[in-house]
Amino acid sequence: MLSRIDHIGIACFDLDATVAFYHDTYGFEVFHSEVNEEQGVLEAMLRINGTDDGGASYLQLLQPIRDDSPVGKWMAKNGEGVHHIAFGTADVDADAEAVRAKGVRVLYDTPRRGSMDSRITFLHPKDCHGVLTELVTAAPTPGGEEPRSPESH
Ligand code: CMX
Ligand code: CO
Repeated sequence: MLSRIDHIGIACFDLDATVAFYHDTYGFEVFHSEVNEEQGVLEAMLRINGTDDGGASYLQLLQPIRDDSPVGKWMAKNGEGVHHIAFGTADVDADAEAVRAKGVRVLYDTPRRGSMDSRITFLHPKDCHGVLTELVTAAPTPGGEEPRSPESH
């Protein structure tokens, strides 16, 4: 079941400057940052709030590390801005299959590694009224449901 907004993915030219904007304007802090080579991004997760199911909601700030990456290609056309939305679920495999069965193109046969060792897949924006949509299951933590901890990295 898709039970929450996990994150909004925001493409930016300069991660440090964008992190500074979100900090100085709203007070948001970086919860986690990493390079995801496979996805071609340098990213920072800003934790906005916890949710009832033990998960959390983030802004995912994304700076492309390659022009031919999904974010790099998108920015060449659109500049900075909202790139995708991500719904959180306890079972990304089951939810991706359920969506696929409804005729929506799921981009990966098997979910791949996302931020903080989450498991992610994407739905084609052309099948989702123009919105690139990600499904994500957070990495399990010992003794807990979904919450992720920056200490694990
Ligand atoms: N939102 C809405 N529409 C988008 C889009 C986006 N983010 N990205 C591409 N599109 C649209 C394009 O505008 C284009 O539409 P038109 O044909 O009308 O011009 C169409 O989709 C095809 O786009 P493209 O530029 O030719 O790009 P590709 O088909 O090569 O790739 C996609 C599109 C969705 C398959 C690719 O971006 C992808 O695989 N995305 C998933 C991975 C990803 O985005 N990773 C970065 C985030 C990582 C993370 O969240 O952790
Ligand atoms: Co994302």
